[in-house]
Amino acid sequence: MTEQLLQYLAECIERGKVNQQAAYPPDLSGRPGASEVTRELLDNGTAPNHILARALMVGMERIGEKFGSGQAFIPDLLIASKAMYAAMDHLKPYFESGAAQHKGTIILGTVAGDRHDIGKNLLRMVMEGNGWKAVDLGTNVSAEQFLAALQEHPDSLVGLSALLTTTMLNMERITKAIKAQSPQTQIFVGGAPLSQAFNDKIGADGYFPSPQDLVAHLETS
Ligand code: B12
Repeated sequence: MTEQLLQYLAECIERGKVNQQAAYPPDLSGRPGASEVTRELLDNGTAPNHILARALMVGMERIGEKFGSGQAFIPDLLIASKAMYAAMDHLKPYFESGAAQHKGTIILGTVAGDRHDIGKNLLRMVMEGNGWKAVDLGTNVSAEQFLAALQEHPDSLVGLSALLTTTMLNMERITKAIKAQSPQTQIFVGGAPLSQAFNDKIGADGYFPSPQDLVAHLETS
């Protein structure tokens, strides 16, 4: 049953079925959408991380692949994002629930030229849920904006997100600008096209495929 719901939730994300009321896509009219199915899975005791990895990310990957091969277009990505956010609204309280202690501050943002914010927002939720204060600079963030935030919060970590191969170059520029001014600041990077090799090349302090992996690293270092 859980497996079927996860599969259906991945379909809701991929095809942009936001909630039961949503008329789109027409063949799913009247059926539950991403919002209701996520709620049901949580109420059945399915772990939020499991829902994220086994359904939400799967749906986003699939629509991304279709887009990459010309079978889907920008409006399809936008409606999939809307469904993703409808699901994330239910996960948010679970990710944020542990925010009692203050372990430090992380300045985070999606780098200049890049408007993808879903991964960055997940990073914020998970960090806050694990006791970190997040200073979220949003998307399309320049090196100057990161440096200004660091002046205000000098002992912070920095988390950079990039989803485009083109904006990975800006991630390199931003990392170098921060390290030039503040060599001791730890910079962590993430986003679908990244790798540890890229992290090493640009002189950042760690690539993590998910925010949970970054948290695990910080707990042990
Ligand atoms: C949704 C989406 C969009 C939406 C974004 C909506 C939004 N509010 O974010 C819209 C429609 C706006 C969009 C626009 C574009 N997109 Co787009 N998009 C996607 C899609 C389908 C999903 C991205 C996503 O949200 N995934 C879900 C989240 C949760 O995953 P994530 O961001 O990777 O984050 C996870 C991890 O990476 C990690 N993480 C992320 N950041 C960080 C940071 C740190 C520090 C850590 C530790 C972890 C971490 O944590 C998250 C959870 O595990 C991807 C396909 C894909 N597979 O990624 C294409 C994709 C990224 N887009 C692509 C393209 C080409 C574009 C456009 C250029 C299209 C165009 N012609 O205009 C524009 C660019 C606009 C811009 N300037 O940014 C390409 C990029 C190709 C490339 N090689 O660069 C992709 C790969 C699609 C494809 N297959 O071609 N897009």
